[in-house]
Amino acid sequence: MPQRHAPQVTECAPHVKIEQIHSDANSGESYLAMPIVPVMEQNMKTATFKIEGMNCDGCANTIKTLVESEPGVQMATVSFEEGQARILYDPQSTGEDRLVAAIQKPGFRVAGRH
Ligand SMILES: [Cu+2]
Repeated sequence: MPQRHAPQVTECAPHVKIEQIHSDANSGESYLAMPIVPVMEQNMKTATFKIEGMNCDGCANTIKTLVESEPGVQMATVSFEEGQARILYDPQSTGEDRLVAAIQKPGFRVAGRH
């Protein structure tokens, strides 16, 4: 498993403060304190998005953290080098449009879906 990076801001844009996003989404509660809800894998879907606006691995980590905080998302893999995100999600809890919105909120752009 990749290490879970602490939220950090580097000089490259468009970075966002993860804590801020989470307090918006979860009424101020720390997501780190939230229990991980076990999800059955049987009905999971995978979405692959082409993402523009990433400038470094930090951007990829930002997106990963963001997307994994969305309800219904089990796992996200984001590659800066490939400019791509793969997201395993429960289609009954969320949908591609919600995932795209979460990625684009801090200023990244979803340029394509597979
Ligand atoms: Cu970056």
